[in-house]
Amino acid sequence: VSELDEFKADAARAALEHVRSGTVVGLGSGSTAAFVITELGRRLRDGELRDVRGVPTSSGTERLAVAAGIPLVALPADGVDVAIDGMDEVDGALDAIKGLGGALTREKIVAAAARTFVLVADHTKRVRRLGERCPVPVEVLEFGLERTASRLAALGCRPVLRRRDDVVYRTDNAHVVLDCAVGEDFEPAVFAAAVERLPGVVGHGLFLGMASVAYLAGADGLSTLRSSRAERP
Ligand code: A5P
Repeated sequence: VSELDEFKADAARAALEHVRSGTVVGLGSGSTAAFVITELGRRLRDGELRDVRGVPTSSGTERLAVAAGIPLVALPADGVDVAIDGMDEVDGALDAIKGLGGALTREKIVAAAARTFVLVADHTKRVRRLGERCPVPVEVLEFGLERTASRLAALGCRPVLRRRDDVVYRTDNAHVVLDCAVGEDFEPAVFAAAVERLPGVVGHGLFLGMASVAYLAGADGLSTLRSSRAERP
């Protein structure tokens, strides 16, 4: 087990304190969310929690949750009590970039449906400025791809079609992803609003004003970042 894995597990345990028996939980995607799923499965098996149902945000998470023995449900109309997910970058205001794992659109649907959205990560994900290290992933329809990429580039980013092992990457929704590298003058809210107006865009990885709390674990222990925003009723 690497040191980073221990940090991820620490953050996962802290986040699970938000989960109560009898609730519906959004299950995020990625290697940190995997620790949440494994530990939630253990708590259910050991009787520390009862009657918790999960809403998976990707096919990978669905497989892990089934293996961990977590009962799954479709996203209920009235949302979920809490969603727990990893991120690729988070700033001091709890704004985040997600989606290097490709699950951004389902993750955002579930996060937006959560009364409490909790972020978990090791300390390396903390940044001063969003876009510092990661591109902003944008899931788009393959139809009109070149046009959509050129409209994104006109917003001041450098879109690159995501490939894995030389093959064009496809999301669980069968769309493609443009990873948009941004510069120092990046303004997340302005960019997000402009991207949302582009036809052909399915979703983007900027999660602005969504998280209530973030647990970041490192060698010095766990740091908890809280947002001043109220939790959704
Ligand atoms: C998946 O689409 C992403 O949003 C993940 O939440 C993100 O990539 C974090 O993954 P790790 O926990 O593996 O770093």
